[in-house]
Amino acid sequence: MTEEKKKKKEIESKGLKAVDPEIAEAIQKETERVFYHLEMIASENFASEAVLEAQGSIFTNKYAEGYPGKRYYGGCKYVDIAEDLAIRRAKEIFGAEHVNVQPHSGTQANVGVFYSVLEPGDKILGMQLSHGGHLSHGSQFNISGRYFQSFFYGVDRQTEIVDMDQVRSQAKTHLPKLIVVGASAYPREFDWKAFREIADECGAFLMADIAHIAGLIAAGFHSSPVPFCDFVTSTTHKTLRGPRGGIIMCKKEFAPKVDKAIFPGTQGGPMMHSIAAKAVCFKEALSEDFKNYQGQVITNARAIAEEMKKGGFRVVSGGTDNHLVLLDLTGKGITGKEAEEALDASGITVNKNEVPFDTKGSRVTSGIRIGSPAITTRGMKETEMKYIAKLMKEVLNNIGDGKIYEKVKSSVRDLCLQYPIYQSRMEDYGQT
Ligand code: DSN
Repeated sequence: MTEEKKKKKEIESKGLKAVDPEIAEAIQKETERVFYHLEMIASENFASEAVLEAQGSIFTNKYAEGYPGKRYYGGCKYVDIAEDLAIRRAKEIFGAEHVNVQPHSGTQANVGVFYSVLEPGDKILGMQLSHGGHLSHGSQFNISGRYFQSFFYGVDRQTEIVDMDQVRSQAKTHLPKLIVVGASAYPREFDWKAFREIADECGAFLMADIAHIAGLIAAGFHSSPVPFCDFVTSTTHKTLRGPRGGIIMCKKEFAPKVDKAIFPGTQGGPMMHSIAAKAVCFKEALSEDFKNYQGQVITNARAIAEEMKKGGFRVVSGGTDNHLVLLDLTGKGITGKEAEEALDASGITVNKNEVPFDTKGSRVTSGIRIGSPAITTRGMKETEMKYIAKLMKEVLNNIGDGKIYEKVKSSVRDLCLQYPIYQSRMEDYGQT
């Protein structure tokens, strides 16, 4: 090798630590944090090393505006392979007629659908944020509530299950052009068929946002909205366990509109590294292991719900059909904010969350949302769920007691060591 080539190689191979030690350190600390903590945010998961490798690949450099075979840039031969594979695999998993894998996020996917069939000022009907809905389903704080007239449905006060009579009456009163079904903090299954009937009664398009439950649907543990909806959107990083990003599925007749709405409508260059990582995630989702994993996600969430109930904690809707448990802490005299902070200090990461008919507002809240996807990825099962619930109860019954927090934190650390995650990265850091 010539001196010149050697120098060039040295410059090119300079790793992150050499180029930017501050960022390298932040990443190392985050790796350690997830290794030693119980990550129980319902919308989070741990992507595989294969997904991370694709996400960190040189595809990040490539501009590829347009779609496979119809790009506005040269040199797209290899990124086309990635996007074609992602589309083909997503279609196979969900049985969708058309898939767009370019949305940068779940909200971008939703905006793409809105832009494809709505005009500013049109009416949409979605699930109320405080009852478990999502910001991008019509909230006044989001473009969906600013550019469209939004109306809401919620859950029944007694059952805490979606009130289909209210959905119907809201739909018939306001005649929305689009009905959105989906949620961020709803532990039960949606009745897609009933939503379809209501949409047909009022002549609305129907869109399902399955961001939280996509993995459960992919594995067949949750009914699929694909046969009933005109549009189905999702993220790829929650139960689906892929890279951060979004997708849109739709009936064939809407394909040209949806594709145009994403590019050039609301996005520019697609993130080809993310699309490649989505393809990897979809390949993983077609495996038997993935199916077993998703079944365990639900079993684990149910085990947590039961244990919390035994300890006198109120579980919203009485249980769960999916990957999350919503606890109402009102009866315990603590707020969601206090609970989140206390658990955080004890090595358990959850988020404060409004419960239906909450009076405390989104910054304080009366509840917490607990998720099983990430701890299930670590290989934990029912026995560990019971133990984790016991630790959570210990903290929540002793708010403000720093000694308890320290004791629980040490138990969490021991448990995490038995179920390592990103072990080889930790070893590279000289840890464990
Ligand atoms: N913010 C996500 C969640 O935590 O549910 C949804 O986009």
